[in-house]
Amino acid sequence: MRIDRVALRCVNLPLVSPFRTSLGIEYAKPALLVQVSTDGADGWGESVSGFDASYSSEYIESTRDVLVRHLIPPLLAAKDVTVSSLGPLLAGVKGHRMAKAALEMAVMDAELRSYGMSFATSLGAVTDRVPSGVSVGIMDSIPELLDAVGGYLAQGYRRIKLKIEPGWDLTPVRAVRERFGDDVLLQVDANAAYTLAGARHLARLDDFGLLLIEQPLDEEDMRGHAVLSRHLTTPICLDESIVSARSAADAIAMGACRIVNIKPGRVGGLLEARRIHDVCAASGIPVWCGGMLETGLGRAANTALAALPNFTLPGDVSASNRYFSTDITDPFILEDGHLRVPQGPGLGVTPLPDVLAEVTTSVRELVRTE
Ligand code: SMG
Ligand code: MG
Repeated sequence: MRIDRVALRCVNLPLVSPFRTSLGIEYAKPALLVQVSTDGADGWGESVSGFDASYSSEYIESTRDVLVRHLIPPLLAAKDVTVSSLGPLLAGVKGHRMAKAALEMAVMDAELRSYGMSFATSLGAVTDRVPSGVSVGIMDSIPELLDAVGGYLAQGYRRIKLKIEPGWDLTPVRAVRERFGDDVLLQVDANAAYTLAGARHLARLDDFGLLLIEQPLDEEDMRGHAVLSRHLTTPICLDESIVSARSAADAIAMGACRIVNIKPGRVGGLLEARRIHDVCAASGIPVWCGGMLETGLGRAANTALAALPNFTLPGDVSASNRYFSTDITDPFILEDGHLRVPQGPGLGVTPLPDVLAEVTTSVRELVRTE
């Protein structure tokens, strides 16, 4: 494929309700979209970098900057670009995985559309629908939390994840168990809010039959997670710490986790996400697909990934209306607690021009010169 033009589009979507985690509160979802125009089909990508650098060191402006200065120019200069050639082409740029993932997604969409193949088929999906979990933010009160969880269960969500932080952990988990019973698949996510000093406190979560505790400690504290896991019966799942297949292999070898959350954006793209899936499968480690409040574009890619065989736990692949009253694509809808995996060429979804125009805050275009 020859890439003739890349458009970087910032969008901002209002959230149906504020989303609070141990990292802060979000009222809206900003996203950087990448549109590549080629001599064949066009393709769309979405970066999961946020407004600030609280979840990872990357943020929207850093993503846009590295794309403009370092990642897009080699693509516009290359005679022929395929999704498989991106790794070597971009290997000279360290890190910036969210930026690389967005570009890979757009190139992959263009390439797959040109031969009429879906992301699901290309990645190796084994199912056409995936069970849907939902991530529930930190609330101002327990009654508010129980209302929210009750609403999601009534809609059919297959698994509940509670965001926790020091001061909001045992009490909300106990309240949800008491109200909704032991059969609800329940897990918690700390976004690195604890230290090893909290090990004894976190061990009290063992009483509640949780599926897992996600990223309790700092992203770089692999050893700490290995130590903590010896104090808990609840399995530790890593999110922020796993940035590549190599870090997944290391974490597993050290005993730092028994489950892995895979987000394509965090690990540099869908191809690396699949390598992590494979490493985990070979080690008997179940995986599930994380979420970054993606628009319908990123959600389509996540849903395809979540259809791979070792994604044995419900992911944070919720319906579009969990976050947005209007998505930029046709919305993903909860059907019997599942989302349908798109089967059309490429992502199988495209932005709706009217909605896209309404939520766009800026567009920057880079074009091929020769
Ligand atoms: O897309 O449903 C979603 C969000 C799920 O909780 C979610 N994501 O750490 O797993 C996580 C968080 C990160 C988003 S807050 C910055
Ligand atoms: Mg997480």
